[in-house]
Amino acid sequence: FLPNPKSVAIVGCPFRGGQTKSGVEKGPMHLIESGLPQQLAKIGWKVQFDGELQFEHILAEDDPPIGNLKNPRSVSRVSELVAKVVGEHAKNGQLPLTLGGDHSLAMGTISGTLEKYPDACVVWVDAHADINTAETSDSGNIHGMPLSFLLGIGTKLKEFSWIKPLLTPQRLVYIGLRDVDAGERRILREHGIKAFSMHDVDKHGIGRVVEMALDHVNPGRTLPIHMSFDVDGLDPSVTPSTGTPVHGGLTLREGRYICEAIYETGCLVALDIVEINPSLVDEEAAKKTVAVGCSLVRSALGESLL
Ligand code: 4U7
Ligand code: MN
Ligand code: MN
Ligand code: MN
Repeated sequence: FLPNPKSVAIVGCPFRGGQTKSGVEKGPMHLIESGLPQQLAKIGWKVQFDGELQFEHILAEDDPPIGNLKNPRSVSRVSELVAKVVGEHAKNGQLPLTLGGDHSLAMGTISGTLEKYPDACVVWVDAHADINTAETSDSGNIHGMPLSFLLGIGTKLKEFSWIKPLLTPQRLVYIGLRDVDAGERRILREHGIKAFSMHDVDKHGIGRVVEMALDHVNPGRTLPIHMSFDVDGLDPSVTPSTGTPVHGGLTLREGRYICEAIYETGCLVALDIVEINPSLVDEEAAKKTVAVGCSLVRSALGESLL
């Protein structure tokens, strides 16, 4: 599925409405300014980047909570636009690389991928399961809920009626989980969704975990893969500048290994890197987190396997 010639379209998404900390909207520009487009060109990719998406005109002016959901209209409109842009790049034969921004954007990116590749599977790397529904979420932050919307779990809201719940539970797999809410555990169990936690990584090693994860969602390595990588999947010592850090995460090598192994399948069709917040901790931490973000993207696009 990898485009030939290798062609990537960078979709910069300066959006923070899925959570409450400011600064995550600056993630994409930091990745760009630290040289990500040039780095990808250097490893043989044709890179298209036409500047960040502009969301101002679609952010809902008046966006009171619906139930406990915060900024619901803004999240919905932004994701709908992202879905269109990602879908168009995919249809053009480009690999959409979405730079977040918070993880609510994945409602858009995965919808866009499924538009072109209805049988795509999703590899979700994260400390969190991001599968709360409006009913189970304590925080009301939609970056903790994108997968429930994509799977069509929970109460449907007319504000999100553009989402086609095309993802199925058996096409989703997690790596890196270690902070899963009680309601999320119930959803994972009820829907039989496969998850490899940090416990599994410690027990089996990352090589075996990625192999088992792919055997589950993509047994013949024939289906397109969308990887959605939340940098908080890595340990906070590696990616400190993120909004919801959780100790005991993946090492840098484990994170890069996941990316390399996904690239090696030849099935990667779309990639998200989200939740880098350069405003948190300090400048040194931000630089480090951004550099790690770039290295993950390079690994997923084949840097180590030339
Ligand atoms: B992220 C949380 F309660 N589960 O729903 C929630 F722990 O995209 C965190 O993975 C969500 O960073 C984290 O608010 C969302 C919380
Ligand atoms: Mn997370
Ligand atoms: Mn996440
Ligand atoms: Mn987070």
